[in-house]
Amino acid sequence: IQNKRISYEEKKEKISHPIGKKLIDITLKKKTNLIVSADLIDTKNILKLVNLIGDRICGLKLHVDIINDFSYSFINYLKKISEEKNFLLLEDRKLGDVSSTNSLQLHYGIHKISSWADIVTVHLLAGSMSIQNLNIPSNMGLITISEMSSYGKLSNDNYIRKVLNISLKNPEVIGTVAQRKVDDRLLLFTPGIHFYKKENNVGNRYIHPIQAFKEKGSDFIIVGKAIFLSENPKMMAEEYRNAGWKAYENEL
Ligand code: 5FU
Repeated sequence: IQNKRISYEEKKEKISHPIGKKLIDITLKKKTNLIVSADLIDTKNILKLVNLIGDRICGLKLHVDIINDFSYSFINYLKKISEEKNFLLLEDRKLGDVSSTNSLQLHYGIHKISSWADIVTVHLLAGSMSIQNLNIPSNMGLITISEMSSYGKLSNDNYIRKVLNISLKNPEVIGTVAQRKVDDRLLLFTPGIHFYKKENNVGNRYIHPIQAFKEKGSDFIIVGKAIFLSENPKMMAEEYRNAGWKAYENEL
């Protein structure tokens, strides 16, 4: 029987960026490819969630600009938990401007993303140069958005191919968001994950973790509302973690 995908160990050999390697190390150590998206607007609720699920995730994804009471004591505390429980912090900022503006948005303002995030997401609508000269720390990585999970996304095959090519050529890019298999030298992140929902009423589409690994060649599943809105986020996180891990192992 032929292997259908390469293992995390093999993938780690192909990834040169330290934060990409670190993410894979965490995944192997904790046996989890689950990234939880904590789309909550109060720090208290984010920290409560993190304390419940921290052991089960390899990454915590934030939209830091939705937080009402953002502060550096929150960030410092989150950073501390992320080190204790061993997961990375992803800021889903989806930068999309020219390089000089992207750079300002990364380093300045209230959130000073580059001072704490391990990984930041970027759109490449402005072209390959928009993610050059960002002056990010060497231990911070970028995830490009090639193809979103949403219904009616505007990206076509040509656009997606171009984003993937730029992603491969830029050493600061560790991976991408796409709804299809990509080159083994990129980590593939899959949002839009739910056990039974197919879409929500605001245009996001969902697939089961099994589909993510089997059909899309995913490396990491990103789960938001299915976990943080549930009655028992701890139990749900464990269920998505198990489903993601089993789905990965089944493809080997
Ligand atoms: F790049 C993408 C994408 O293509 N789809 C997404 O849904 C990012 N997302 C994010 O993942 C979105 O902004 C949410 O933060 C999260 C999905 O949350 P959900 O509650 O699981 O739908």
